[in-house]
Amino acid sequence: MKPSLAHVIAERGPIRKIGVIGMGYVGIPAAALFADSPAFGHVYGFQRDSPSSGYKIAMLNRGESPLKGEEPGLEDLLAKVVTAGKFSCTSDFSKIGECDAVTLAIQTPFLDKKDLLPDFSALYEGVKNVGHYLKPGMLVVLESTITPGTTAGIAREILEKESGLIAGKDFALAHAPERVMVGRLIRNIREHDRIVGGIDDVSTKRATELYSPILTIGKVIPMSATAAEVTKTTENTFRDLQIAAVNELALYCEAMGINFYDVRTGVDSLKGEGITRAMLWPGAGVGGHCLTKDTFHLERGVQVLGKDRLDYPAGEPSLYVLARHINDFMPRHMLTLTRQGLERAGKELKGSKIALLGWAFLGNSDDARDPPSEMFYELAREAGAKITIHDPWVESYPGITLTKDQMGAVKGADAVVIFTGHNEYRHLDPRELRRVCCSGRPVMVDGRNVIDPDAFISAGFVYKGIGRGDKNGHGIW
Ligand code: SAJ
Repeated sequence: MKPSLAHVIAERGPIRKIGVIGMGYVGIPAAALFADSPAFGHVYGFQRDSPSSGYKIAMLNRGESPLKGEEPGLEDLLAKVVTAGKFSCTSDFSKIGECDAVTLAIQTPFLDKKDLLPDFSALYEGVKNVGHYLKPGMLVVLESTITPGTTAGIAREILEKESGLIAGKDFALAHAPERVMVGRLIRNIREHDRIVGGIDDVSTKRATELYSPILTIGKVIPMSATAAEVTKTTENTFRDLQIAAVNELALYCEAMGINFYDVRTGVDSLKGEGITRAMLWPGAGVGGHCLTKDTFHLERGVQVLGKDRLDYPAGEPSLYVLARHINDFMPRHMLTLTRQGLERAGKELKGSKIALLGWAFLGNSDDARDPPSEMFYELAREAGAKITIHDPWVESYPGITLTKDQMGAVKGADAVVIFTGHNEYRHLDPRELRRVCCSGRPVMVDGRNVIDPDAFISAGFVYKGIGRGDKNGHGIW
């Protein structure tokens, strides 16, 4: 009689050696935290030695973080675990065979969002690599955000085909989605509850053994692998929906000539038993690797897993996809505000010099994945404007030139357009900017509500702001 998975795992004993595949915003802090835990012996960070990211291997083995933005605690932790010899980064994937548990934190973008076609090529390559070195009693955990049904479906098939072993019999398999945000990676992993979804209870139990030691405030929330996949895609879809709701309201407030922030304060004041008000913040758009795609993972999941059972109003679009469209519209709206501002200054987009402040999708970070500023940049260029891009954190980005010289960027600008909520834009001095901008009447378009409209209007700017219907038609003297 073949021993049960629980027996095989008991034979193997407690998790001592861990492998983390994917040295990025998710994998690096997770590997450092596993390595820092006395519960575990050694952690391998697996990174392909590719031209674009092979440099990370040497940096990490020196105890340095390749992530540039502010990441409190990460540098010190990395230095500590490397010095202690508990963490090493390698491109030698054969070392997977030495591990008791392997996690995969690999990007899962979409090839075609309209047809709901994800690009799982990098993930499948990673899973295949694990399958190739898989041994009985090992635990495999997918941390990437994936289409519901992936763990118990294709991931399982690839692992079984590559290894000749059976999931749930010879090895454990689970989904434990990451819930990190740049700028607070270490804290999020330690303090957020961890959704842990095994393909069976033994897998859930083994994965709980992996994550419990690195949680401080957070606790493990066990469920099935598919429920865990739906939980993760849902939490980002709902956040995107909440943002779309305030973006739509902001557009309404502009049209009605009122201040969105007065309305928000008012609505937010209704407190009390059972009353929740999660009004988020409108802005120049939604970027990043998560909210821009996880809705489509959820949509694909219900298509694949629930195709014949879904009861939904005929002909009606998905509320979640509509929300995506509203949020993707905001960079286009920023262009409209810029055009309207220039017209008030007696100019047009064609031939105008625009200083675009902020390329990162999130304030005070270097993360420029799917930045909303990119759509604005393309549209403004098509309209014949000349754009200079400033960002204090983002080093480089394919196809564009970035500058860290803020005053150089706004020099002679006809319009200054704020796309990211970096702290330094909160301290822009309207008089100093007025001095270096164009000779005529410059335009200020605030896409993140970081500047004081009155200060810029009295300094002689034409002001436009998301949700500021009360100011967007201000007097010009
Ligand atoms: N944004 C707004 N208004 C808001 C909040 C955000 O316009 O009120 C914009 C931001 O400017 C940014 C985008 O949305 O362009 C995404 O911002 P975010 O704060 O959601 O940052 P992410 O995408 O890095 O983090 C999200 C988080 N998900 C949830 O809070 C449900 C994080 O917890 C996840 O770990 C992360 O996605 C992920 O990796 O999935």
